[in-house]
Amino acid sequence: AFLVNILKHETFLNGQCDTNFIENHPELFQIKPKKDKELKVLNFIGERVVNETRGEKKEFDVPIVPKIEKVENLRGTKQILEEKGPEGLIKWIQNQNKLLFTETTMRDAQQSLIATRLRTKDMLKIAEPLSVLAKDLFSLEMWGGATFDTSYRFLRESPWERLIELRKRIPNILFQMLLRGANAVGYKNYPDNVIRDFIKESADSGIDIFRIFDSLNWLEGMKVAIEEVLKNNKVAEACICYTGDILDKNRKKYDLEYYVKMAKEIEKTGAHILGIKDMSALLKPYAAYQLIKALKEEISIPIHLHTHDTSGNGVATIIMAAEAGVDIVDTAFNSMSGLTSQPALNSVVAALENTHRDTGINLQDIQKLSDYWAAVRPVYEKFESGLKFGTAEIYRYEIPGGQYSNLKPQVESFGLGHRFLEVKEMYRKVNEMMGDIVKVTPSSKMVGDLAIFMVQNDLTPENIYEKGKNLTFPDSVYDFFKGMMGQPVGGFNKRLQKIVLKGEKPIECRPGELLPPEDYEKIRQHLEKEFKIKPTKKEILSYALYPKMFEEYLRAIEKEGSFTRMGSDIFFHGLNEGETCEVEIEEGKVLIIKLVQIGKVDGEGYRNLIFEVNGHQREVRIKDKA
Ligand code: 3PY
Ligand code: ZN
Repeated sequence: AFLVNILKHETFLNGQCDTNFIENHPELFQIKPKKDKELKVLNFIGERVVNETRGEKKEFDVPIVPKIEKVENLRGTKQILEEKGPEGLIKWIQNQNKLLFTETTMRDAQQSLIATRLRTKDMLKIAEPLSVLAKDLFSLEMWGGATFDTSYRFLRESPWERLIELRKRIPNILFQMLLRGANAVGYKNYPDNVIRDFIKESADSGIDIFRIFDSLNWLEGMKVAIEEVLKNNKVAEACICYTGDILDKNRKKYDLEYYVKMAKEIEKTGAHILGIKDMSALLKPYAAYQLIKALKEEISIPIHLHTHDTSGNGVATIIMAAEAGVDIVDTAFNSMSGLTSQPALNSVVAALENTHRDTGINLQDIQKLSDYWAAVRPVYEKFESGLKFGTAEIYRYEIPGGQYSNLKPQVESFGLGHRFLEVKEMYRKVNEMMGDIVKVTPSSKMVGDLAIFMVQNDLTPENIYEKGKNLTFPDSVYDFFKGMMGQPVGGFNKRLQKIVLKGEKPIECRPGELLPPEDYEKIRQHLEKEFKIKPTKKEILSYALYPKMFEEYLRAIEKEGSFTRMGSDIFFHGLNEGETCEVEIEEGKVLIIKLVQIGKVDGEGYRNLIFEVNGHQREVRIKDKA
């Protein structure tokens, strides 16, 4: 390649090269990066072929991106926020009779249905049509929750880039994210400066509405985040997380009065919208009616309902909430709805046509979007939970949507697949031991961790009290009892707390008050030294949230490459023998890659794969892990 570079060089061709020619033209040596990238692509595809699909890739339909006419001055809720500010937007919401919708495909729906693996490329392809065909949506929930770390971890893509690129293509619909209060987009409390800067940076990159919750319904845990969102002139939606069953008069801890009281406290913080976060799909249809009716009488800020369809009652819950006057609801395009995801948007829109809550959304238009996701979804089939029907057992176990679909594989990974029912029963018992707590990330993870730990070690709740002082509990359980997740409703189970903390004193204040501010300068120096990068504020924050994971991401993209422009069918399934694909390796640079032959396993357990890249033959050697 070096010789080719010389032979093609202008100076050489003109016959003007002297003895200093090579020295004066360092670009002659620039053969590595491109070839290197090419090799990385082949290794990546080879790995998929040898160790995942094993040469038997399925055929996938190419998702149809609906054709749209360019619309000048596309307007939507985003323009209302920009022109009138959060207060103006709230007034606008209050003046609507129609039911307003948030669509969740890019965040909660994919988190709940396909283990948060949806790639940015598939989002960007539909973004512009979405901005036109779904222009009457209130908002898109497209960021936050588990999408932040999984994007780095499993997809090797920057969540920040996703946000920025989507924003460029969708200028008219409000963007909404899920923020776990003092846990941001992580599983533990972070110092206040991280929470504040993360919000600032997200707001600057395109987030308009911050849905903020605390995993124990502890208002203190949300206050810093609410304050920072208000400071940034964005929309603060603060949540009550719904648990229990207000219709069951025997369950007194989380009754109607409890929720009304919390809603009033939230309103006093200055939050613009009240979110009802029904993460485990426990809000039954008649309970939704009662709850919304009561809240509408007691508070004046708009109410936004988030629920899941795990039981199959989701649409009924939405309709009853609509009847009681809820302002905004979360749903997902039909092809990404149902089960542990949100109830079906297209169906609810149809159900409300010609009623007093008629949505004004064009069904034909959103059908095209649903069709697009229907064709995308099979590529992600291996991440589906396998859940085939709605289940009423969710009312018994109270497990959040994402956790419910993830629990089985998680339990299987501990070799406890055959004891799944026991784990679910234990989840329920652990909740009782804790004194019936709100269970949502990260408190739900803690309950799951302890349930699995107890089943694994054949422990019963009684055993825990007897043998507990000799047990090493999962970290999350220690953190919870230490007060590092905040304070649960009604306080801790003191007896259990003593056992877990083994004499240590728990904290009662906000963990953020005790955590020293994150030292960004130190992180910057570390990343510069270790990875030879000049980190942006966003990268520094990513490191502050997930240091180990972010380092692994940087290492992986350096060593193996990042393939954000590669089609998802290739990214997840590689190629079949004889199949050709196009892979864009950088803006405008496309490789035409054909997999010519998959070799037999050699004596060392490797296979030789022969490719043709832009007509040239290349080979890679991949370890067969089977
Ligand atoms: C999250 O925190 O990611 C959730 O979806 C909780 O429901
Ligand atoms: Zn949810």
